[in-house]
Amino acid sequence: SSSKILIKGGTVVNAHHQEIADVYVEDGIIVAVRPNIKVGDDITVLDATGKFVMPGGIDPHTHLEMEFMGIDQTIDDFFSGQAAALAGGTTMHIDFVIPVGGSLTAGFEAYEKKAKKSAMDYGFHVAITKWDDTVSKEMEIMVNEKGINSFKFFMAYKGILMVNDELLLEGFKKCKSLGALAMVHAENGDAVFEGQKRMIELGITGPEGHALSRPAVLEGEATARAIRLAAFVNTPLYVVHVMSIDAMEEIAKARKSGQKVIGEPVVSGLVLDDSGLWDTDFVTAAKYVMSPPIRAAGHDKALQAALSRGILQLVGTDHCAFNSTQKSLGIDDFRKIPNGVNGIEERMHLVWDTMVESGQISVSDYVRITSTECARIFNIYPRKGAILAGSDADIIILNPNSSFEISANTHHSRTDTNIYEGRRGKGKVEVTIAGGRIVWVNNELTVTPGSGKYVKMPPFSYLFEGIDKTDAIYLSSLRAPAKRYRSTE
Ligand code: DUC
Ligand code: ZN
Ligand code: ZN
Ligand code: ZN
Repeated sequence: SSSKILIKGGTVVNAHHQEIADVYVEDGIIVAVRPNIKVGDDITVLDATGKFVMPGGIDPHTHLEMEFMGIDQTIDDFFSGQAAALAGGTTMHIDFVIPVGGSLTAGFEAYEKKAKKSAMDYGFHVAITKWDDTVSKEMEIMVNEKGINSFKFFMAYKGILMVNDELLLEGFKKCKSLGALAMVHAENGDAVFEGQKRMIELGITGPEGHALSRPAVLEGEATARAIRLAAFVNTPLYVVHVMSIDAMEEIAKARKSGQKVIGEPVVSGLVLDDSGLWDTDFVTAAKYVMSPPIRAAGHDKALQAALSRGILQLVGTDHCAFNSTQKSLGIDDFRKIPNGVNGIEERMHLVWDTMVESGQISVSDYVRITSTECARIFNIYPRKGAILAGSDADIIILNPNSSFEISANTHHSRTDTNIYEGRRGKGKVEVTIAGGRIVWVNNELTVTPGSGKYVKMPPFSYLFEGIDKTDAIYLSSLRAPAKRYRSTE
């Protein structure tokens, strides 16, 4: 039966090691990884000679079926978004629960329901959009009962999602006490608001106004601020969608000083520049609108270099797809263009072509930045992110001599455009196995709603190792004269 699969003769690649070996899968789990595995007849055999056998991609950053900016729902729901992912070699994603009326519990339940039709494994981060005792208690429930180990704070989207510094501090402290990872969308939302008003006053209402209104300096400022507040609280920090040199350099500096900061570039920021936003056709330009914006040429190459040198650690997509009709909500005013781009289906191919095929990183590094590091950060390694006996059978076979071509005509996302339209490159995901099911082979997708599982993520990942339980203020208070400040008399 197809619950038993033997992958023969490929180069098996993990983040730490590669070797030519067979991989034997039974009932959704990798049972053995070694040369010359002998098995019986009732088994599906896949020949991987001359190809790479790697852990399926894990996308740490997606927005499927999200209500956002006046749109009921992004165009990809949990099923269509995951179908697209699987066709592109991604076998797990971590989506963001958006609270309902500020309630984390209500938000979590809503996302649980949406995700019932899942065709691949998934996890959740939870966004924090307001602060009170209820939210604080709900964070405990999320971590202790619901399998959440990360919370996201939006420093932009004034009036919708944005939090202030006071909330950031409260939230970071709570994350630290729970062993949960604090994540930030780092842009100065007040300044963005101001920049947008200025653009409109200047008569710039088209998609290019989006990029012009929120320059890289505002991403650098918020990244630096979040990093310093995390240092003050003494807790690890994860910066999502690092789009600029400005933000990347802040992360580099903090990491050099020993602070636990993770930087996640996204594919659009790595392989595109902002030129598309100046296209005179509204829909063509609007498809590139995301936040933070895709930057001018130069930022892309710098982010690639930072990724290859370990300054940035893993690649996401921020997949948040809208179709042309939804994008057209902002035809007269760029502030109303729903923010978001596609990428969940393209990430594995574009990172291979841009980083490995170009010679910037090794195949093992590719596995690390597309899968293993995400599994380690969110504490699900080696169940995920590895081709090891005992790991989940989330596996891809990539042919380095074959090529891919991207088009809205052939992609699996429901959106009618693709920001990578026409792009070709070397390296093709020929087979995707998710949870032991062969879902993508011979360019054919076979996906079943309900076959994906929710993956609970435990707190206190490796990022918390060596981090003192107390905050920086308490640590420095220990150096004060004990008599004056801590006398019991
Ligand atoms: N940026 C986007 O472009 N879309 C979703 C949310 C975000 O921060
Ligand atoms: Zn080995
Ligand atoms: Zn964001
Ligand atoms: Zn996002």
